[in-house]
Amino acid sequence: MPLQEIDNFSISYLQILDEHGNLDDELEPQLSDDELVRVYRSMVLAREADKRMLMLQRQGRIGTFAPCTGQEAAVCGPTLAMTKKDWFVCSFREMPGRLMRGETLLQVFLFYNGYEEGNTMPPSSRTLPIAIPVSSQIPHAVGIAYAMKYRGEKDSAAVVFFGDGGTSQGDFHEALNFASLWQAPVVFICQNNHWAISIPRNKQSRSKTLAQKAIAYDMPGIQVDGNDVLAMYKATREALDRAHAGDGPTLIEAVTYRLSMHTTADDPKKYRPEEEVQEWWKRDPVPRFRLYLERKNIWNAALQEDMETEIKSEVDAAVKEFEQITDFKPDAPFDYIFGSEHAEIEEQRAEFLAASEARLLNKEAADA
Ligand SMILES: Cc1ncc(C[n+]2csc(CCOP(=O)(O)OP(=O)(O)O)c2C)c(N)n1
Ligand SMILES: [Mg+2]
Repeated sequence: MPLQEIDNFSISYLQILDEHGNLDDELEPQLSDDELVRVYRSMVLAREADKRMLMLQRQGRIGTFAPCTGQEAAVCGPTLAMTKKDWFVCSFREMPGRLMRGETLLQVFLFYNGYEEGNTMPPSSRTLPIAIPVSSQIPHAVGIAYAMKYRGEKDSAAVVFFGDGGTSQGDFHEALNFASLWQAPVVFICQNNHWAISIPRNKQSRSKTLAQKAIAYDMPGIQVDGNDVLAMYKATREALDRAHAGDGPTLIEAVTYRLSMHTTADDPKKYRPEEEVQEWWKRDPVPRFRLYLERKNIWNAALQEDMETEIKSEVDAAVKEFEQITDFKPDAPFDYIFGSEHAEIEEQRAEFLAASEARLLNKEAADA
């Protein structure tokens, strides 16, 4: 018997605005000037916040955090495409999107200083807390999406972010399998920033693209220029339209780059060639989008200057407010382990508070 072709597959790459500012007019999404400026401001704010947080961390004024510099478009484009009825499910490098969803800089600073107060969003915001265990958030998103479908909630989907390294976790594959099986309204966004701490993308998987992993689960998969905010918006918009219409999940691979370190506890110079980083600075998503706005005559140097001044004072004010707060609840994390009170947790809370008190007394005695 001759072999019969059962099916054939291909993966497309989407780019609308290239690194030189060239635009594909036919693919350009129809966004209002307000939306364009909003997304640009979010990218610039995140870049400035990252810069300031790095300085604060080096001065011992905040704890470890994972910078997002270079990846602003890969997060802000999708977030712009979402509505309040969609769920934002992220890992630890999506601060630009969290800010767009209504989180404040004060909360960001609190979170990265270890205060649980920075990890709370009103339930109505449909924004999940930051997930640190790699890929653990992906099954959560599928569960939420399936619940939305089960409840018959229309126009509601989950958008979940994870890294290239995250695709090596079992959670990723299990989540995609169930999302496909249940036709759950979920958009998987893999931020392929080329590194998982010190493991480069080519040591993570032999697959030519990460988008093609969608094929195994029979869902649309697309590779997108993750430094092109217009392309990221459009790909997510289309995936959300499918999800909202009951047509199931999509996998988007955002090809981007982590221009900074993995976290402030990491020194990438030890494992990453500087020339590679310099090549990617040429594809920086922020100036590329600014050029687009200028060519559309909705942006100029004066507006840029005003915005930069405004953002700097916004960041200054948040730092000031953060450093003035001293009244924290050290046992706050115990409040969130279960949805209701639990005897064992209460025992642990009491033990923790007693130990904290003893440490404080010892310190006071030593200082005296
Ligand atoms: C389950 C689990 N294993 C290991 C770690 C330690 N860890 C934190 S981030 C990371 C790499 C993640 O790489 P990637 O998914 O590409 O995301 P990126 O950091 O590049 O955004 C690892 C191994 C963890 N947080 N969780
Ligand atoms: Mg990565």
